[in-house]
Amino acid sequence: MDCIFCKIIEGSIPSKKVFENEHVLAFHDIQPAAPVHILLIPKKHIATMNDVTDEDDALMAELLRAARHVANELGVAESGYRLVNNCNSDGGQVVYHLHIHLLGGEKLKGLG
Ligand code: IU
Repeated sequence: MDCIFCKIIEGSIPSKKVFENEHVLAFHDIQPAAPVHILLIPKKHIATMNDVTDEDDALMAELLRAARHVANELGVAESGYRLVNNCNSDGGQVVYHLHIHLLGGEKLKGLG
């Protein structure tokens, strides 16, 4: 599987992990766009948000649970943070393994 995030999951490419369980991994983005920039990924290879199925409902809930946990652990829960998924080309997706960005640690610019 020629997927960089699958290689991070299997450990052949190192990452700065902040959370891991059976189904989810969270690690620091190598090019942080904010003081706190974490990527949350399912261990199952899912290319994009479009490829999530009803069978992945529990997995998606786990991803969001992990996001809440990581936000607490990194001390940004109270000040606030943003969760982002970039889907496909217009969404700015570069790595085709589903991931949620958790951004925080500063006042983030508005989306509009
Ligand atoms: P995107 O949503 O697909 O555009 O985001 C991909 C992110 O993955 C981006 O913020 C990269 O900096 C990050 N990243 C990484 O953390 N480690 C890597 O080895 C690679 C990309 I390639």
